[in-house]
Amino acid sequence: MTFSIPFHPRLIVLSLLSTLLGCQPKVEEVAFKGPIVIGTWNVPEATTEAYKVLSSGGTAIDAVEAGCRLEEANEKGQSIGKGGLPDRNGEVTLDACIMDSHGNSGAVVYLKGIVHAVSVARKVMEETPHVMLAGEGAKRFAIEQGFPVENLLTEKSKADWEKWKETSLYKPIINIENHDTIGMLAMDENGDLSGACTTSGLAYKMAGRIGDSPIIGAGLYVDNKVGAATATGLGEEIVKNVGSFLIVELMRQGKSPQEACEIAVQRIVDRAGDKAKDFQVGFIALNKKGEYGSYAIHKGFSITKHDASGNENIPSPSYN
Ligand code: SD4
Repeated sequence: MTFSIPFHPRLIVLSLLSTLLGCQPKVEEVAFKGPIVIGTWNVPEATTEAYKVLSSGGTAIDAVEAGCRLEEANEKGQSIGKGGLPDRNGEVTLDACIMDSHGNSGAVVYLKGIVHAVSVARKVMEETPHVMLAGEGAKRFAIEQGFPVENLLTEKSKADWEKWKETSLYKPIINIENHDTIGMLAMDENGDLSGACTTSGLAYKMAGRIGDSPIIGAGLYVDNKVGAATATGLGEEIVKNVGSFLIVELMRQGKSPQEACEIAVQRIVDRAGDKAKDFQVGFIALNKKGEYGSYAIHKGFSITKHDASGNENIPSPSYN
């Protein structure tokens, strides 16, 4: 980036004076490295899909929606959308939210029978005066908007649920088998940021339970002046900490995405104490310079990044 300074004798005097006094103003140059998308866990197809949008000049909001949609439609992934693991009554219920570079947001909670929760969340943001729709109302709105109704419980997820019912043991599992969420953050060609987060929630949760993923500030937060963050893991702990908002605020105060994620995890560990042994939380963050970071309580978390250098799954550093 070049700065053209008008030639003016007074400026030269000022510049000489400030140099002599050792207070030369620093101009921080933000070298734009090009579009980038990051996602929670190992999601190469979803991030590649999002990057396709970015590399063809599309917006960050279109990119994160496209990436999340791909994963929602993937029946084999038992994490989100179709094929997601159900609650303890055998019902698949979806939570999602989305946030654009203007600070707008939309969310759906406890949505049944609609695969693309992230797109319904976007419709809430763009087509209603509200931020969040729940349950029956969310479903009715989705149908009005033309979304098809489908059975989200696949044979495989049904069989797994039936097996789970034999013991009905409910305990949050710390490793990656229990990851039920995709959080995605993108920066487009204009340097604008957006994010989305979509999930079928914790497997075998109580009916009606909502986690962090559709809660703006907890599961996702975007401030186009500063950066963006999203979360995965035990939503109850992320909500109590307003994790994603905290990370963006820490970046606003000058922390790097990596430092901010580490502080947010530390906050959770400090409060939970010994209990943190038994649950996982992971954060990812992206700032305005295109720098990113991630941190989790336990090993096993990873971040997928796609930028001009390609797609890469990077194991996340962790507290334990
Ligand atoms: C939730 N945070 O509903 C989600 C679950 C999750 O990996 O991220 N699992 O609490």
